[in-house]
Amino acid sequence: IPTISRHDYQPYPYRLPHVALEFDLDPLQTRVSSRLEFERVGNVNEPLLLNGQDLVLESVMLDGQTLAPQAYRLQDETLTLFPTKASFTLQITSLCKPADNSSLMGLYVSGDKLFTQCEAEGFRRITWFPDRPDVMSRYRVTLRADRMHYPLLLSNGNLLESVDLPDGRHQAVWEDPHPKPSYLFALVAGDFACREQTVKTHGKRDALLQIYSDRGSEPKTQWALDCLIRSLQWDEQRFGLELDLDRFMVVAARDFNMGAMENKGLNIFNSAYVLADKDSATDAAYRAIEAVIGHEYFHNWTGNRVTCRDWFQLSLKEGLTVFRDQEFSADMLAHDLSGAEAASARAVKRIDDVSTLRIAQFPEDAGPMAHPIRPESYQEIGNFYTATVYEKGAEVIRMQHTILGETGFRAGIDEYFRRHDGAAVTCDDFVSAMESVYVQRNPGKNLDVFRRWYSQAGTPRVKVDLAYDAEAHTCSITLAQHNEAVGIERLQSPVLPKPPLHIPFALGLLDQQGKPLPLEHDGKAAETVLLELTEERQTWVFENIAHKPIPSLLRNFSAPVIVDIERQESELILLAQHDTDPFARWEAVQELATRQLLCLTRSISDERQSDIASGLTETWKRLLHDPNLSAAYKTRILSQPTEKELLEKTSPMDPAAVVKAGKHMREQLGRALAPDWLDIYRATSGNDDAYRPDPLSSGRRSLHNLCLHYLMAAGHPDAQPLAVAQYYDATNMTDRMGGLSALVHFSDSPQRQEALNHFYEQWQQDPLVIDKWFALQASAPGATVETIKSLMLHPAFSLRNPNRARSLIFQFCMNSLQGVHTPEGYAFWADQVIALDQLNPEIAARLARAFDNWARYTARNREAIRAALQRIQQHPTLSRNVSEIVSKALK
Ligand code: B3K
Ligand code: ZN
Repeated sequence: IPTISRHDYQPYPYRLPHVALEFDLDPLQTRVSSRLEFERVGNVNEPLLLNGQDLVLESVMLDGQTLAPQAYRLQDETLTLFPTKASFTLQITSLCKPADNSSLMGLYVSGDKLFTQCEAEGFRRITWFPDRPDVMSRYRVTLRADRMHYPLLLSNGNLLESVDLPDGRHQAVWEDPHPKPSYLFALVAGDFACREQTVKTHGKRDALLQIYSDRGSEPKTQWALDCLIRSLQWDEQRFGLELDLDRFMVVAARDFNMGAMENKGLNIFNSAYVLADKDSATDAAYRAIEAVIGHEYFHNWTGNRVTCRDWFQLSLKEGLTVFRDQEFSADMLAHDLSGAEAASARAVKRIDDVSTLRIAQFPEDAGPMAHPIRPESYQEIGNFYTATVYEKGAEVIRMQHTILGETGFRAGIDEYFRRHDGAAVTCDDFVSAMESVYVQRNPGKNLDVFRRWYSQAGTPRVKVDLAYDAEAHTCSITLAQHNEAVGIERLQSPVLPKPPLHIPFALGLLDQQGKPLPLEHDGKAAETVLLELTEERQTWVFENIAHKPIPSLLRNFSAPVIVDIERQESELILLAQHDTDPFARWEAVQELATRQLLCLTRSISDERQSDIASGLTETWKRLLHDPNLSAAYKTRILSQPTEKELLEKTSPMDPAAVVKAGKHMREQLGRALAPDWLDIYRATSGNDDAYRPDPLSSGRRSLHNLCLHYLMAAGHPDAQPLAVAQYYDATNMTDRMGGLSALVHFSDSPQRQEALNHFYEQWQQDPLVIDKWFALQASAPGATVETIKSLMLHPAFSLRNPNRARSLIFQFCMNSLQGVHTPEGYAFWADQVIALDQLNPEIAARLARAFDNWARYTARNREAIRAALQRIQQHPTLSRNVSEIVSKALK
């Protein structure tokens, strides 16, 4: 399998301004005829290379003349021609088989409909084409299909014509006025319900917004449409970016590999990110829909108008667009609020995003797949839609926002579009646009050191030292960064030292009573200062500090780093009560809990008894009753660090001990604060007849459910009856799921199975709800391989549907630490990777990454995982996707 390197990029030697495609759609065999108008830009006699995969080539015509097979070179996945003229037209006809396409890349069948997915390299499964993002063309697309089975025929852009044909077929012609790369092409055919609304854009143009879904599900698309409208408004207000289309369509698909896809004017979505009503979707699902609708819509500018020159630049569009969707969600949470309340509402989103980063990206950055946000090489680009490219990529954009400030960042974005609108560019082009603003405001400085974030993998560690001079009343803060070799860097000898990064480090100081101290920095006085660490070690001195202060570090998580500092528990307790930065305050509580959990983990490994410290319980109790904290924020601050975060901090990693420690702490906190949980549980039970997924009431529901979980964990006598009542009496899915998950996670009484059976009976017609039913059972603490195997025999289970596979197999393999970290668990995992790989390599490769960090586990786990990995590797028909993952893991 060849490795593609970033440095080998060569521009395509031809331009392709116009593309015309004709589709004779049929699930068994679809004929695609293309007409491609090429213009040479490279040297005379440069061969013309086209990509194709799983296609049957019928004919090739050059300027109207059919070519004999000896006039071109047809290989497995390439078609090479040898044109002699400076401009010419190629017409190619080929066949593909949508119904046989279980990879869900290219043109495929889902239920009774046809969909496409082209990013990154799926277009080559549709027709022979220069399938690379730097070739941008205007598309005219003719779709023909059986009228009864496929009454609706959609593609990008504007509908030019729709006519009936003989033999019960019909035809639609679409034209997209915007040049685009092939990965943004889409078509959809089938019978759909549609919800639509026309809105006025900022520039007073009418835009038709449409949400298409399965017939019968139209009552569930109002929220998605509302989110889309809010996305349009937000992008106009915050970034000055207006929709450039007359028509913007979102189509829901049951079978979809990821969340959604930003095809120009025709977004295709996993139905999980479109459909919601109060009876079937949780508050979390509503928020996720908002984020994904926003994300794909924002791609229309950051991704589509300005796209990537090559796939190494993926973070150019993904990091930036994730940053934009995070800000959109935060602004929606803080809507109508101001001051400290707005800050705390935004912090809830920040906490959730940082947790995701720590659970998914930090481990990736420390394992065999570690890569910079702009990777240097890949075997299969489908494997690089990673937490690093997306989530760390967003952090790298956020740091530029932090360094430049909101107005500076906005000026940088404006400059980026001024320079590159309509082009396929690089990450470096983005930083250069930002830098043009930075140098104006910071004469003599530049972003050279900052650029290293794009080429350096690994999570930096920043060590903080505080020295107080009681006589001079000064406090010096020293920051020292350490960038360790990760992934393949470790295998190089000698291991090269890595240069320092440009790290914006937000800091505050509190006095011994917890009051914020005003700090002088860069000629300004503020409660929070931004220290820009650009060298290995730097010291800053703050004056007029009367007593030794307590530092509040990395406020709002100003950089994706790990902070090392030695400090007393009493300092953390003070921060937990007083820090005015809501993120750092949450962090202090997490740190308290983490210390406790690690201590429990060690005592469990040594088979000792251990109790949790009273300082922690007291802190939690005070937070639980703090009238100034929102319910949503309380839910975050009173949630234990996840098993996965904790696992990363044990060495060697010991999943069994981590699970026991978490359980022990939950029980103890549940018991110690039982009357408090019960009080708050009662106080947070609202009348949800008038359900709305707004931040306030969903915050209340999340705290309500958290209380129930602690009561269940404590085995409180009232807990189970409350859970049962909450489950059966619920008037929305959030409360119902809260009740059911309390039973499924903490009970083995007959009521548990009764509720599960009742749930299935009630919801069996709704696939998204049944996904939740599988997921809940797969992630329950007692789930074993036997549980999962018997659920796989359930008539509702299918490995072919990615949502279903994720809800059962992935949930178990990735989130049921107790069940999967056993010899049978690992064997089951390997079997499923192999089985999935025969159907859908992209999905299989994700599952294959479940134990990336196997080498850091305790010896027993380590050897069993290695054996399972080797068994996968020896399978005779592995995809490029899985093969790349497994071979890197075993290096
Ligand atoms: N751009 C798509 C990702 C598709 C990749 C699949 N191999 C989704 C998104 O980030 O918006
Ligand atoms: Zn994206």
